[in-house]
Amino acid sequence: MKVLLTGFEPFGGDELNPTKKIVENLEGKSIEGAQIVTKVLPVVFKKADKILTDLLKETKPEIAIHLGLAAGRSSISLERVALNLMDARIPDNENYQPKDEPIRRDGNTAYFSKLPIKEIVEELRKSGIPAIVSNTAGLYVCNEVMFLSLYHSEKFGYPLKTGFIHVPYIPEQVVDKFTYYGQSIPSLPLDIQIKAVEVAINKTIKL
Ligand code: PCA
Repeated sequence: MKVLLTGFEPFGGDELNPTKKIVENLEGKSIEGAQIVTKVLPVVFKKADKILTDLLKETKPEIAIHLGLAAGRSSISLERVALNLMDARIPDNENYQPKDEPIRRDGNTAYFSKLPIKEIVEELRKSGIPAIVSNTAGLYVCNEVMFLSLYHSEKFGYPLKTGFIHVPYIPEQVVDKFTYYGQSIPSLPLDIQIKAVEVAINKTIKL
């Protein structure tokens, strides 16, 4: 069985993206006998679309789990839904800033995650890792990637199971970041984030 795991390049002025480190760490590993193949995607709407679509056709993974950074969130977030819409608050890494544009004109308005999100949240909590189901993946490149993977799944039958997980910053990214009121920004250590992704893959394979 093949599991495609994607992360992203840094964006929005940050120097690193924890999801890039997570996928680099898990590249080539095997979990429950499944082979992990990874890709770091650019935070560029058009390029991420092309690279992901080609990759899904090439690798035909049974499972695809896509990761992204959700700056400011404090838990591992299992995304419930992807919307057929791009409405960027900030330009992407090639300065494109879509406003109210659909991702696929022949796609559904929205797709629900095909990962066992509640079971994964429960398993993460049992492992001592803070996790939630999130009801919005935003309207930026992460939502686009989640939408495209689910669109592909609906249209071509694979990936059989796919969905998106947002992760917090890692601590080294927030030491000099503060809210307006001088509070620290939430973060979660990288080793815990890696463990969380392993738990999610494991649970998805087993269910
Ligand atoms: N997070 C962004 C895009 C890349 C990433 O890691 C998002 O939430 O859309």
